[in-house]
Amino acid sequence: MSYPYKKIEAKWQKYWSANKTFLSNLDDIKKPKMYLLDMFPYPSGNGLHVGHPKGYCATDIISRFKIMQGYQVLHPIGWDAFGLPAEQYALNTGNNPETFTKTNIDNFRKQLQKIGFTFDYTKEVNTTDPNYYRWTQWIFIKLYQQGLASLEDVEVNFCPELGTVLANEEIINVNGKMVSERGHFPVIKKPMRQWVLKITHYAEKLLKGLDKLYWPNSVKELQRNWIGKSNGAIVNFPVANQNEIVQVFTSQVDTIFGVTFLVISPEHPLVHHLTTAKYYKDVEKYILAAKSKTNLMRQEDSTLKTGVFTGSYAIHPLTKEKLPIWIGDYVLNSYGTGAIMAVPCGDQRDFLFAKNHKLEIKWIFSTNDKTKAFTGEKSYINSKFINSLSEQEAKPKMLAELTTLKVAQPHISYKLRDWLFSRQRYWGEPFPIVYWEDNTITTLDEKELPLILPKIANIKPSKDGLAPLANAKASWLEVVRKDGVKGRREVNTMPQWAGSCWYYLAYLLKKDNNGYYDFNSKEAKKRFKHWLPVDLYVGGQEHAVLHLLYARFWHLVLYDLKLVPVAEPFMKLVNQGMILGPNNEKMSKSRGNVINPDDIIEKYGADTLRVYEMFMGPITASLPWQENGLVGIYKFLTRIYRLFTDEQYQTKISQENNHTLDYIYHQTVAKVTKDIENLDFNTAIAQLMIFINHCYKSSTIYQDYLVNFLKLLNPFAPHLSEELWSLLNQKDSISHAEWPKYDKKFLINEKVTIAIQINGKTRVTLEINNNLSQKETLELVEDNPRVQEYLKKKTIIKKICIVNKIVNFVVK
Ligand code: ANZ
Repeated sequence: MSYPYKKIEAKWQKYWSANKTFLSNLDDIKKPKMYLLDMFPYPSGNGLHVGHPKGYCATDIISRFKIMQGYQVLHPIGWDAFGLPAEQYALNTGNNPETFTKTNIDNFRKQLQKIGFTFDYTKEVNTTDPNYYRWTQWIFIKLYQQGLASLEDVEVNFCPELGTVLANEEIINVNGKMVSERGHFPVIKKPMRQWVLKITHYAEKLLKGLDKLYWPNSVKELQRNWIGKSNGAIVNFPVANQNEIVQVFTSQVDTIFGVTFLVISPEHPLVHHLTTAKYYKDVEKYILAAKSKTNLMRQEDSTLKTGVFTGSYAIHPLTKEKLPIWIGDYVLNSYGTGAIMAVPCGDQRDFLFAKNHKLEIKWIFSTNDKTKAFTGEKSYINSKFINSLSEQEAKPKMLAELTTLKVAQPHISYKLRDWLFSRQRYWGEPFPIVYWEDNTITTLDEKELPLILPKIANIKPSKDGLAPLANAKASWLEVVRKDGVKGRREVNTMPQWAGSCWYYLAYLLKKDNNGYYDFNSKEAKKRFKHWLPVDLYVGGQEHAVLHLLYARFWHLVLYDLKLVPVAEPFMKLVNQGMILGPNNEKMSKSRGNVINPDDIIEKYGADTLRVYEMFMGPITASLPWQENGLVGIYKFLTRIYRLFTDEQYQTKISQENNHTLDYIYHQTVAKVTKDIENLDFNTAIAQLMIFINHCYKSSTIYQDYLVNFLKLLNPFAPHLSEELWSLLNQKDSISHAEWPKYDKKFLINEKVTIAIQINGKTRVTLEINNNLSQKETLELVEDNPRVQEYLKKKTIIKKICIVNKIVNFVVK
């Protein structure tokens, strides 16, 4: 069994492109709008694998469905084309990343076109296009003007051997020390002047905004945890014999009577103040060792809780006891105040630390198990005025007491950190920033944008460990102000996240001639007003936190600047599941289980690929690739093709409805419509299969039903449905045909009760199958013994049959 998919698919792809079938008119505000967004791909040198199209198929089905329902649909695609792999490839081969990024994009586009998506390629965006990143730079300037971008000394992971800063993903843990993934060279934390975006200013808005979104709960929960709001207090512990105070953040003020020591982070600003001469050497050694650990390594439950004593003591604000102050790397400098009050009986890390360093443990919870910190419902002991209280009562009571004594104040901490925005890379957006000799810093004037990334011969980090752009020619690097003051451009570049923060807005700014409308133009306002927010955003769960949080942050800032009309960019989010290799493992080059869609299209066609990926299971499930499933779909599509084209079936097709398929037809329209709306594509396809089975079994098939079946098939298998549509002499593209409607009356019940009348008088009622044809109904009725009784010795003059309702015999 086969069908000529190659010919069909090439023909219709050419047709759609020549007839601009899927061009979106962004300025049409008469039709209802539907903005369908896919997470745009990084155009890697390896091309697509079958996992990529899964999400795109989902949005494509909705796109075709909504176009047929009369919507103006925007379903765009673009390229997230800055980034590390291109830079590394360029470093290895000596090429400029721009050239092969272009080649990769062309390859990706060609691959996507072969799958027959409705992407409007005239709206393509590319983050590395200067016309695009001009606006990335412009938004950066807006952030800067709002005080949301600033230069700070930030600890970065620096690899002296490679002379470069490394991202966390480029570091691995060998024997408790950070080393570079490439080459296994030692990596240390080093403070560097970096651009930081103050996403923490938006922590509360980012948290609140989540409540309104139709996102998977798991993703919302990941974002909430990432933001990590914690209600607690800052408590002051004066240092004995010194005019210093150690401030700690605690979310458990009620445990204050259990405090037996304090721990500060190795990076805490008071470390040197507090360290006495006797302990100086130990402390220095400890601080150095902490530099080669990541925060993750420091926080691992399993690791030994290491630390050193400073030689200083703090005074307990209530009991006035002396508490030793220790340094421990399980306390992070970046959270709360970078210092804690240790309650070993209530916190397992403090418990382990106390055991390890033979420090006191004071029990303030009634428990028999003293082998670990207490967890469970708290019943206080040794806690004076809160002893008889519940935790809910104790916390506010203790906080009030400490606040009255002026030793504490309520405080909310967020786990969310400000966003480190500088990269020591070449292949990214240059910052629109100049450092002047007179020590001032300015952003470029809007008119000077875009600041184009210069072509440079050597994209390695400069000799003094600066970013590659430090190797650029003086004509790019150096600038002179009108008053003669010299300046130098920023040599760091922006991270890959920058371009992907606003690309869904860029699609809306696209002009017909490939340029972009000004972000703050009238045209932009109008389009943003009509098209935002995105109605459906489909992409991988791996972007659940960072990309979605960063994009929401930028969007909120733009919203506060009244540049966009809604606070949240993506109303509905769906994470498509992964397509695993046939061996049930994640597809990857190193595992050798990658399947290339080009091979599948060659062997079975794009429609088979599309329908198979959607039939594998629910869109959100991760499932293994199975060749036999693919063959099954190929057979199904072949069966459809034969039904429409084999001569033996043509005699079955009738212009008249004999009603045999009424029920299954209307049920199919209803189910496919509902399932597409709910993104239940696998069950929609199953229903299409049921319908085709009925057609094969039925002696006649009403042609209108077949025509409408093609419309239902079209979102899933667009090439085949176009071909069969044209074979039935239908005009225009099926893509612009109207989505079929179903009639509820055919769906009500499988059984109906009909009245049998003799000369207009009801004599018998019968329960029969719903939607039987007139012929079938009459046969059943005439066979019924009670009806036969009435008709005995009578001559039937006329039989009137109204399907599902009445049969009337006019007799003499
Ligand atoms: C006393 C205490 C007693 C604490 C107890 C916990 C349990 P959440 O709730 O997640 O916000 N902490 C504070 N700052 C820290 C830092 N920079 N690095 C590591 N740990 C830090 O966590 C807050 C709790 O984590 C705080 O409450 C503090 O320990 C610790 F039975 O204070 B707690």
